[in-house]
Amino acid sequence: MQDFLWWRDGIIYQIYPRSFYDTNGNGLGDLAGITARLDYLADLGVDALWLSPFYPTPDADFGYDISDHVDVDTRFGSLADFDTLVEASHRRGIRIVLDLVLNHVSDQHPWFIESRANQTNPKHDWFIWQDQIPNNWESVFGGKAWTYDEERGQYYYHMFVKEQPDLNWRKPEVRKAQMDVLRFWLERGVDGFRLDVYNVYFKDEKLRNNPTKWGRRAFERQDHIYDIDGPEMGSVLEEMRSILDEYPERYAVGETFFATREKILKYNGAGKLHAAFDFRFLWSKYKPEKFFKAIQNWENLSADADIYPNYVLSNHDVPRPATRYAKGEDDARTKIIMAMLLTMRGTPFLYYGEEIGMRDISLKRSEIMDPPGKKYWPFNKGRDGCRSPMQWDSSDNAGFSVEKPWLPAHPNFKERNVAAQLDDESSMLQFTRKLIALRKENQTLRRGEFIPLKDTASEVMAYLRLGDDEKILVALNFSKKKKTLTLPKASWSILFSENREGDINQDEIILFPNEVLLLSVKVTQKRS
Ligand code: TEU
Repeated sequence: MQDFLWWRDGIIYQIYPRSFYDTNGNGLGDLAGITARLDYLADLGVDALWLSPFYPTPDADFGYDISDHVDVDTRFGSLADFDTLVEASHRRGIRIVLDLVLNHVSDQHPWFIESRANQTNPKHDWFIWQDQIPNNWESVFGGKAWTYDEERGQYYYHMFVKEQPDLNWRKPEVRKAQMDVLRFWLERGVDGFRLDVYNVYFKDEKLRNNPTKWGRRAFERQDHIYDIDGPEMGSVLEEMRSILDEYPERYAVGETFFATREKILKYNGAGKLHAAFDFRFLWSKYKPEKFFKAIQNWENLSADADIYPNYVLSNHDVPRPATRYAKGEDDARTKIIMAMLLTMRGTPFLYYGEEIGMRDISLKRSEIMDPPGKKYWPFNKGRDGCRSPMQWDSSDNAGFSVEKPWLPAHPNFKERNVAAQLDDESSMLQFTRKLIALRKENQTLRRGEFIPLKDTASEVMAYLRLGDDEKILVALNFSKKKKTLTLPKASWSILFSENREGDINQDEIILFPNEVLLLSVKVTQKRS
């Protein structure tokens, strides 16, 4: 494959390790479980795995509260298991991206235990301590962002739950310790990082009050101008980038908290992060014009920021796309948006189970684990729904574990699982595999210019991908009715279809309900 750069031309697959595959029978997925499923992932055609945290954690925020950044929680395995996973992945051409949570640590992290002990210890200022609550700052998951610590006799700041104290990034020793975390994993062969809420590392030095505004929850009733986006972040990103650049083809993608155009421009591009997420696409309604708007915006913004765009429909914090868009167990709509994701000019991110159209589980109040769900149920049921066990087959617990899993498998697992879908040519999984394979062999799909076709009915999404010697037309009928699509004049041949064959010689075609159709034509020069 010509000029294939893994994070730009490949597909990145996010794994929530505790829910992927359990090999040691503790009801939690583990690193050996990922290694055991690498052949499945290689067959699916993914190029990199982004692993959500597997570090030691007391689970106040299910791994995003870390008590040691440079080890593996014994429930998930060991560093030796990690090395095996890296080696076995690399052997299959699959890269490894780690989730780096550097803004905060667990309150059980030795740094915090030392810092809270008294006001004079060597790490006394590694966190943000105050005698009194200094301002109106709120925590994301509910309640004040300042909690009183009896042992130390002071308040500490936490953007998330109180078990996740924020580090004082202004302290050079903290900064150095965190850069050493990067180096530790790079030396172990890691290919890249996803930076968790990186733009909240620096808070206002004077700890000023945020201005207030209208919003539903207390956190949303503030303009977050003082608790996030401190100006010092730029130099941290530059330092991280220079460390990454000491190694070949390394990569960092940032989860920008409250992303805006200005922030994307500020934190990404040459000398800073390689990529950013833009969640407008993820939050789009099931309407072509809404998706177009999100895509157009991201196309323009990523060009201005000089980064390659990526597209995400799903992650461990949001309801799954099948839950948001599909009707019941029907995969028609799920296929439409999967086809869109895999034919974009931008790196597609997949979240485990998306390829088989997994739906969110629903839990009773007493079963909820996630902190925001516990706090805000029933208005916000938390994020457990999208974190249920991967559905491998129809055996007990969806083949995920021989033990009762930490969250129940979705009741649809007897029908909706990997094994069943591998045997069914018309399944969501086969559909996804075919489109991934097509994308990988087709440079125009990966890199070609994206040109929306405007003259189409509002329920049909149609766009061109324009390469050096090929033009591809993608037609997605969002409607459950037949729709007519006017084609640009050319002798189109079918590049991908589940139900058509042959060439298309007319200027107009009737799309079947919820049809996905890719046509292609060779061109001698661009824009011919
Ligand atoms: O998420 C930050 C973030 O934006 C979310 O907390 C978001 O506000 C929430 O999911 C909406 O329900 C990152 C991680 O992705 C998330 O899992 C962690 O809980 C959080 O940081 C703290 O590390």
